[in-house]
Amino acid sequence: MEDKKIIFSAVQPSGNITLGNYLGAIKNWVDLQADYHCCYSIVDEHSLTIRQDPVLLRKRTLDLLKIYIACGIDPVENILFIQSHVPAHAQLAWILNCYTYMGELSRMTQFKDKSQKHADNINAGLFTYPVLMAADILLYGADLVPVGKDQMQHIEITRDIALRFNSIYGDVFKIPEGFMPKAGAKIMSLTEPLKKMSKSDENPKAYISILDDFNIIAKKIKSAITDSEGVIEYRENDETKAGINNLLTIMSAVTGRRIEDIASDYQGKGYGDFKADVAEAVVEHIRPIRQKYDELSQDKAYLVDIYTRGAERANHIADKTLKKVYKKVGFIV
Ligand code: ATP
Ligand code: LTN
Repeated sequence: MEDKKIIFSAVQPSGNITLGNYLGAIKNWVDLQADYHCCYSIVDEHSLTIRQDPVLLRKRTLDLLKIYIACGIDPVENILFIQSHVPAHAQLAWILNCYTYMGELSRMTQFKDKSQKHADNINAGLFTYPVLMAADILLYGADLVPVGKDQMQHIEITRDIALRFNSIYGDVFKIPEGFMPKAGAKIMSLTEPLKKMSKSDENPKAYISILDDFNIIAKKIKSAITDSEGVIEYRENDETKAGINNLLTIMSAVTGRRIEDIASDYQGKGYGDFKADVAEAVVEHIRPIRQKYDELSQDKAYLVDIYTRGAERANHIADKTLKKVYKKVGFIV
């Protein structure tokens, strides 16, 4: 792993992957894989911070692996693995917990949002979630972490923890950078376009799942909340345009065209036409992914092989970093 730089990123198997997850993260991973050594994980340990049904968690973990591959991530060139198969993540997280302050964790907006949403289960894992994420990233010496906008605060705290550790023990961790896509870093909910699209939204109309039936995807887009002005124009800071801004962003991300060019095609046209075209563009973009996904669903042995090999390779790298950290802090190794 000397020549190319290293990427680490991950998604939680906590629900059906949304168009937001895909455009904000996974699509970018696909685009970056040629130029980097990439480690892409399915972070099942992170998803336990919210109560999960065990049967469903197992299913979603495999579904997510299929989605990674179906989206175009090469499972041979890159390391695809399941977080709980690599014990070093939890082991390093413990150590890093001792170098992270309660004050900085309590400023995390994801913690504040999730503890409001799940007021009956504000567990310690939810609070220290960013520390496990820091361990994920630092174990692999990642240079770059491609994520959606909502995760940038967690990349910042990862950098802070790594710098703090390095300032005590020398040059142990590489300091990673976050990386966001140009279009799609924050896809908004279809029903409340001032909120981000989230796979754990209790209203399924708010999000598009990559695994939704194509008719349902079209229906959801056609009934997306917009405004009554009837003008298809992107206005960044105009909250009343949040719905239209979002649909323009989605269209731009799936077609690769500039937002202004798309908007100018629709001058004088109505929202109905525009939404129908967005729906078609999204469905056409997802169609080959779904086809590949369905093929992969027929071959469980192949998936087991991929995650087994992924775990071997990930363990090899992660154990080396962990050993270095153990030595530095004074453990007998
Ligand atoms: P949950 O609802 O369970 O919190 P989530 O849908 O927010 O989940 P995560 O697993 O937390 O998804 O995120 C996976 C990746 O997708 C991260 O890189 C995150 O930044 C990105 N992402 C999540 N939601 C969006 C969104 N609406 N727009 C763009 N990127 C997103
Ligand atoms: N917290 C991330 C998932 C995640 C992650 C990571 C992303 C866990 N560990 C390491 C990038 C790098 C989220 O999407 N909610």
